[in-house]
Parts: sequence; structure tokens; C-alpha cells
Amino acid sequence: MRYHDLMTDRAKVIPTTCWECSTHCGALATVEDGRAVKIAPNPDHPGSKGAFCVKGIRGLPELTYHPDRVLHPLKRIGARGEGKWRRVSWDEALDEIFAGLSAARETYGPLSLAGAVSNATFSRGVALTQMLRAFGSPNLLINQDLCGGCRAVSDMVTGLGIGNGEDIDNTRCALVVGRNPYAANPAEWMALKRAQAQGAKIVVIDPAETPAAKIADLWLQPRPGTDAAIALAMIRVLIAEELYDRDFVARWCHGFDKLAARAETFTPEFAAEISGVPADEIVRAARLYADGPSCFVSGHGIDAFTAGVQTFRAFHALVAISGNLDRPGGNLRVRKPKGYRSYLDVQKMPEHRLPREVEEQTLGAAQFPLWSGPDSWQNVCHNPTAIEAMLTGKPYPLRALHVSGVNIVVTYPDTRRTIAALKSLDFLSVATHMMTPTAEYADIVLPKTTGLEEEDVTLENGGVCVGMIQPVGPPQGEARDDFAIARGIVDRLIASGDNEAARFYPWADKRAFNDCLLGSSGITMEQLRETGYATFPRAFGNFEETGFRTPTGKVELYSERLAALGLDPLPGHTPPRVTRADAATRAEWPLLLLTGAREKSYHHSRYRDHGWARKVSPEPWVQIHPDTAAEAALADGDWVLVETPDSDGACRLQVAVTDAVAPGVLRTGMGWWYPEAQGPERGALDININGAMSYGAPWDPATGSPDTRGLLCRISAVEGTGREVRNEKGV
Ligand SMILES: Nc1nc2c(c(=O)[nH]1)N[C@H]1C(S)=C(S)[C@@H](COP(=O)(O)OP(=O)(O)OC[C@H]3O[C@@H](n4cnc5c(=O)[nH]c(N)nc54)[C@H](O)[C@@H]3O)O[C@H]1N2
Ligand SMILES: Nc1nc2c(c(=O)[nH]1)N[C@H]1C(S)=C(S)[C@@H](COP(=O)(O)OP(=O)(O)OC[C@H]3O[C@@H](n4cnc5c(=O)[nH]c(N)nc54)[C@H](O)[C@@H]3O)O[C@H]1N2
Ligand code: SF4
Ligand SMILES: [Mo]
Repeated sequence: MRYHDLMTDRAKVIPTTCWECSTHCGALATVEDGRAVKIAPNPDHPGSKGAFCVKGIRGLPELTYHPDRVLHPLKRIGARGEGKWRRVSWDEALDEIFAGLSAARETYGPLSLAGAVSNATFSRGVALTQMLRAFGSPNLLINQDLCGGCRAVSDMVTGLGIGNGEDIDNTRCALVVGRNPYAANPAEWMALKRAQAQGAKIVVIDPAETPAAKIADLWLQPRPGTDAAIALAMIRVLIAEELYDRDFVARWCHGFDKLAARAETFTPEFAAEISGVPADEIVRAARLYADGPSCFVSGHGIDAFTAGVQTFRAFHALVAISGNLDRPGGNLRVRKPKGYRSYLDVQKMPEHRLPREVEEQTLGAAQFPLWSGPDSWQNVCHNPTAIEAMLTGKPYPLRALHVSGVNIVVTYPDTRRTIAALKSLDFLSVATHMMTPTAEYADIVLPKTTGLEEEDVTLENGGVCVGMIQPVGPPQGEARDDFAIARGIVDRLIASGDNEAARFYPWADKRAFNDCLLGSSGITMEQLRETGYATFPRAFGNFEETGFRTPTGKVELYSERLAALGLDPLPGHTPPRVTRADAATRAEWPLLLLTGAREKSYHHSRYRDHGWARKVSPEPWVQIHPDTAAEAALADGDWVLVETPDSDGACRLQVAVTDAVAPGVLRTGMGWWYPEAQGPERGALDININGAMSYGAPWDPATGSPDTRGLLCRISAVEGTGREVRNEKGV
């Protein structure tokens, strides 16, 4: 399409990308007088193919032009969390941050500094990582241990390199596991419907009847946390019925015989006993999947829990032995244009790294070397270990923190402890759009640009294209991007006489960083500005050329890296919490809690201050089966208090009675706070499920992820409706 055709005298149309969630839909922004007046899908975009959602249409512009948006740097003048601020200049704010970080460094050493972002593989992740490294600290907190970390570490040690590469459009069978694409990823959802219309089968594994389960040819409803047993039984069926890809296994897989021996015990009947899914359904799922090409579409439902890596290992082994790796209709390996640098490439460049002996001291590296430290996935720290260091000074003190683009008070488990940790710091700065519960505890708050005000470049999901965000006009107020913020701080470090700092942070501005990403790929900013993306040639299955990044150079069904660390080298099933708990514990905590169900109107803690979103979903809900509700004498719309054994907090939720979940299973979302509530936490200790959860052990042995699902819990009724209860409590 020629976007210019869409222009009128006043308005121009800019091809860009919505980055409000990781789907990264191609977008067309209609701009009048430097202001976006309409955001619409770009049907030409090779990744999203016209998919879009209300968060892109309404959330992004309303965030950008919100009357309560933070538009100027602020300095705390009252007690921490008291909500008293003074507007300051950028120079004063950056001086304060530099002074705060430097003071901690002088007293406690460089390791006492940390940063928090959502993911190191975002541009702001690079800005913050490199800024911290300039100060000598490797301690970056990301929230991937709560998100896609288990999948990524399994992918890394298995050697697949598939990231999010899913060729749903050309598949014959999509195996959707722990994924709710209807709410979480409209591009995926549309692709599934297109594939089904062309005759592809859809198999869904989910304890809840999601829209995907509703349209599926086969829906397996397992007990939470038992998916690895199902995957191992499917592997067993493929091997026993000789439905696996002999040629691919012989040429490219390491440890097939050992995998076969492991899977041997997982008869469909045994897996049925563990998972509650009938054996014949498991066999049917295996046969449908074996009739490929097939595509494994995975989600958060089997990630972010204490058996996340092993569960993914089982499904990743299934992808490999069925030969569905990097062929049309299968799971595609991540590609990038020759000469292009991904965000992680930039951070892994030797000249950008700290000395190995420093990286080895990253918080968490001793226990989780695949997650933290020099040889790990994103070289970040283990969050619960970092929070412990803030509160106790052990294993060493963590005293100053810069946060950008995360709302950790709401989105980390154990809200009370996160708040206590933030309050205990010597210095805290937060770059944000809105005054979130996290920003409320800061010493300095910085106004941050939105996805309508930045110029960003990224390699899109699985390498389908290189995409870009284009600014529609100048930022609102005094907002700046994370690169300008990091530049300002690093410049002060250099001016103080630290010449080493320059090597870690060489970019004058975001534009220079974007040029660094494009490298020698031949893709230009001009080209990207014209269409909003750039495609490049892709070759399938060229394993001879690319090899696999594992010790053996093959896909490791038996992982040498896991073996060397003393972890289970073969995919295995870890009994979930409820199975491990004794009878007394189960009696006291009789229900199972799933958290994190996505809603179309929210992205985690975002948009809670938007009228349109609150209208769609006004209160935090919890799904309860009619039998469970009847037993507890609860009706639709009642409010309950939810508690879990490892937390002294609680969370109030509104009951939604539905048979979409099994009896005894509760399913809720996450990310709730009431922007209109009083107090710095603004409801985050009241209606936020993380306020009722622990971030402590047990953790996944490879990633350190806690259980965000399959938690034991109990409920009790609370009087009145949500709003009344809230007012009575004086919040
Ligand atoms: N609208 C919207 N979209 C989003 C987001 C958002 O906040 N809002 N967040 C984005 C982000 S960061 C992420 S990580 C993704 C996450 O999106 P998804 O990957 O879809 O994750 P969830 O919605 O957490 O869970 C998916 C499904 O897992 C199921 N599940 C729970 N426990 C189990 C289990 O033990 N086994 C199996 N097989 N399934 C289980 C749940 O019932 C749920 O239907 O969404 C992204 N997209
Ligand atoms: N119990 C439980 N907890 C969970 C989960 C769960 O399922 N259950 N899910 C986990 C998952 S998958 C994730 S990804 C995390 C999400 O956790 P967060 O990343 O904290 O979630 P958000 O609320 O989306 O984002 C926080 C802030 O980022 C700001 N922001 C958005 N874009 C930008 C930007 O470009 N730059 C900057 N500086 N700021 C920006 C927004 O204004 C918002 O205030 O939560 C995790 N927590
Ligand atoms: S799914 Fe919605 S929020 Fe996510 S990138 Fe697409 S339009 Fe934006
Ligand atoms: Mo996530």
C-alpha cells in the first residue's frame, strides 16, 4: 500500500509499530499538528498481517495524551511515599541520580547499584544494562523469570533457537499449550483461525476453556502443572508408533536413546493418572501432532513456575524429534539479516562486557548460572536474591536502584516485601509515564516518552522482519527516552574523571544506537520510515550452515549443559505443589490458584487509569466453578479474600462463576491497582494478586522462577461490594 494515498491536506499517515505488547503489530498513525488522532492496523505488515487490538487503538494514544501523565522531572520533598513532589529541571534530576548512584558506589562498591526493566531484550534494557556496566555493576532485574524465562532457557540449552518463530499459517496442526492467544496475541489468534479455515487441526492444552479451547479440534484439560507428563507421553507415542522423524533425529539430535528410555515410563495411562487427561485423548493429540508439519504455540501457562524449564524441555524435545524444526508450518529458528545486531548481540559484545570475575558476582549467579552471571541467557540477576540483598545486605548490600518501564510494586510477587525493599534503599529513581505505585516510592521521577514519541528499531518475532517505531511528533511535556536519560547520567560519570565509562555507553543518542543495530545489514532508516518494516531473505533448515549452539553442536535432547550443572539432563516431570503437599496442608489450603490470565483491555498494570478500560473490565475477577462456588456459598459478583500459604498478605477479588475452569481451580488475572485510591500503594496491597503471593523458594532449579500458577490457596467471603469495602477500609 502507498500510505501517502491515505493523506489529506492536514493529516499525514505514518507507518509505525505498536509496542504496547510483544505482538508488535504493524500500525498506521494518522497525525495532525504533531498529534496522533487515529491509530489503525497496517494490513501490509508481514508479522501481524492486519491484526490489532483496542490497546493499540485507545491505550497508546490515551497514555500519551493522558491529563495525569508525568510530564516533568520530579524530586521527592516529603517522606518516601508521602506523595509530595517538587518540579525540577532535567539537569537537577540527572545530577541527583548521578549523586545517588555515586554515593552508594563509594560507600558499598559498584555491585550495590541495580536497574530494573521488563526485559534485557528491549531497547531500554540495553540502555540500562550499559549504563549500569559503566558504573561497574552487572545487577539488572528483569521480569522474565515471571514471563518467558523458562522457555528461553530451555530453548537455549536444547539449542533450538526458535524464540517466537511459529509458522501457523502453513501448519497442519497447531499445538497450543498454556496460551490464550485470543487475549494475549491477536496476530497469533488470527493466524490460528486462518489455518483452521484451511484445514489445519488445533489441539489445545489448558486447564481453562479459553476461546482457543472452544474452537479446538481437541482440548485437553490437565491439572495445573502436569503438562510435562503429557508431553513425555506424546513423545512415547511418537516413538512407539514410529511417527517421529528418523532422519532428523539421526543427523541432528543428541541423546535420543536416553530420551526414549525416559519417555518409556510415561505411558498414556501413567500421564493420564498424573494429569487427569484421559489416555486416549493424549494418544489422539500425539497422532494429530505427528501428522505435520506441526507448530508448537506455547504460552505463559507452562512458563514462570518451578518446573517451567523441564516442561518446556519436554515440548521442545517433541518439536525436535517430530522434525518440525525450521520447516514451513513448523517452529522457525530466529533469523536476522546478515550484519544486523539484536539487542542481546549488543550487550554480549566483548567491549561492552564487565570482567568475568565481576559478572560472576551477579546476584543469583552462584545458584542459577543459566539465569545470572557470565554464561547465562541475558546476564541479569535473580530478582528474589536482589530483593533479599536490599533488605538484609546479604550476600552484599544493594543500595541504589534505577527503574524504567516496569511497575514492580504491582507486578512482582510479594508486594509488601517489594515495597519494604524499595523503602529501605538509599536511592531510587523511576522513569515512567504515570505515577504508578512503584514511582510513588522514588526519590526522583523522570517523565518517559511513549511509543508515539520514540524512534525504535527491532528484529520482529522469529525474525519475520526488522520493524520500527516512528515518532508522530515531539514528546509531550519534557519527556525523554531511556537513551537520553542514560546518556545524561553516563556523561556525568565521564565528567567526574571515569574515562572507562565511555566504552560501555558509546551512543550519542537513540539514533546512533539504532544505527548500531542496523550495522552492516544494508537496511536503512529511510527504508524503515517509508514502510515501518523491512523484510529480508529467509532460508529454511540450513543447519549445516548455522549449526546448533550447544556443546555437541546438535539439538540436545540430553542436555550436556544441564548435566554439567548437576541438573536433570533429560526432560522430566516434577510433581506440582499440590501433589507434594501433605494432607494437613491440603486440607487447610483446598483450592488451586492460577494467576495471570490476560484481558484484552489491560497490559499487566497498564491502563488501570483509562476510563475505556475500566468500563470493559471494572474490577479484578476470579473465575470459580459453579460446584466450588456453591460449596463456599458464593454467587456471581460476590467478593472473596484469597490467601496462599507462603504469604501473610491477601487479595480481594470479585467472583465470576463459570464452568470454564474445573472444580477446585481458581483463575485470576494480575496487575490490578486503583489509580484513584489513596496511599502510595494505591490498592496494590488490596486487589493485587501479587500481594497474596510469595517470591521466595521453591524456584525452578535453572531459572529461579517462582510458581505463579498451581498455588495452593483458600478463600473466604468478604462483606459488601468492592467499592463499599474499599471505602470502609478507608482507601
Ligand atoms: N491483552 C494482553 N495481552 C498480553 C499481555 C497482557 O497483559 N494483556 N501480556 C503479554 C505478556 S508480557 C505475556 S507474557 C503474554 C502471556 O500470555 P499467555 O501466554 O497467553 O499467558 P496467560 O494468559 O498467562 O496464560 C495462558 C493460559 O495458560 C493457562 N494455564 C495456566 N496454568 C496452566 C498449566 O499448568 N498448564 C497449561 N497447559 N496451561 C495453563 C491459563 O488458563 C491461560 O489460559 O501475553 C502478552 N499479551
Ligand atoms: N502473579 C503474577 N505476576 C506476574 C505475572 C503473572 O502472570 N502472575 N506476569 C508476569 C509477566 S509475564 C510480566 S511480562 C510482568 C509485567 O510486569 P511490568 O513490566 O511491570 O508490566 P506493565 O504494567 O506492562 O509495565 C509497567 C510500566 O511500564 C511502563 N512502560 C510501558 N512502555 C514503556 C516504555 O517504553 N518505557 C518505559 N520507561 N516505560 C514503559 C508503563 O507505563 C507501566 O507503568 O508481570 C509479571 N508478573
Ligand atoms: S496486540 Fe494490541 S497492544 Fe499488542 S502490539 Fe498489537 S495492537 Fe499493540
Ligand atoms: Mo510477560
